[in-house]
Amino acid sequence: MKKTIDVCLSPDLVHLYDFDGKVAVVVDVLRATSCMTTALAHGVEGIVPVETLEECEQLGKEGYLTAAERNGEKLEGFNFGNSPFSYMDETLKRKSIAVTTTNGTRAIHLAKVRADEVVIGSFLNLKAVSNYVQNIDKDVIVVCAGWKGRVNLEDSMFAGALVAELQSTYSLELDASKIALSLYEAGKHDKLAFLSDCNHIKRLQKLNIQKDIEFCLEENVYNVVPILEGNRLILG
Ligand code: 3SL
Repeated sequence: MKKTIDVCLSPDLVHLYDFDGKVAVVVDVLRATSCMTTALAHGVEGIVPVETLEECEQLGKEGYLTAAERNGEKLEGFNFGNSPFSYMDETLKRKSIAVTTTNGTRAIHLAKVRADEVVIGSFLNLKAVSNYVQNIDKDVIVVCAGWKGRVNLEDSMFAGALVAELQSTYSLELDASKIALSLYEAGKHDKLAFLSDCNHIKRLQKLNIQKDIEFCLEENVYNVVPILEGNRLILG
């Protein structure tokens, strides 16, 4: 029987999906899962995604480096915000980082308590994620982080990119997979232009981080797959 790929367009919809025995690919293109992929690709040993600032602070006291973002901005008192460029740093090799973000880390937690396995996806490691899931005998659900429960364009588009990769060998059960695929097909030749009007890009542009946006939309920069092992993301 063919494996299936489904898409959960918002974390607030996870209760509608049956994750039993499945692999969840969690995506927050701008920028949480792009940062996680970048950090691990550049030699960070492990990332502990946490939901609250308090948990992140506590891990900081226990010796972790810390990263905290809310509404796009780095918070005072933490080592990093949420820019992939902060993680392209030799001195972070073999370090562990506790991370909390507005939507991405929440989506990871919602997937973690439901799915058999959690994998981190982004455009930066699209092909690597596609190869990884094809090599395991599990159905796939892409969990889009969205924005505060709302559907967003960039994560839906990544879901479509993964559907495009897998569609010849997986069956697309639900309309959400087809919606995501149509979005990707419509915008894949110039993602930046296609997404130029989307809510989060406008939000981030106010913070002057155009280069983060452009980088996070690049495909297949890294051949790595972050996977969740216990509470830590490590390279799979
Ligand atoms: O919401 C999140 O998890 C973040 O990725 C948002 S931001 O890109 O850092 O603004």
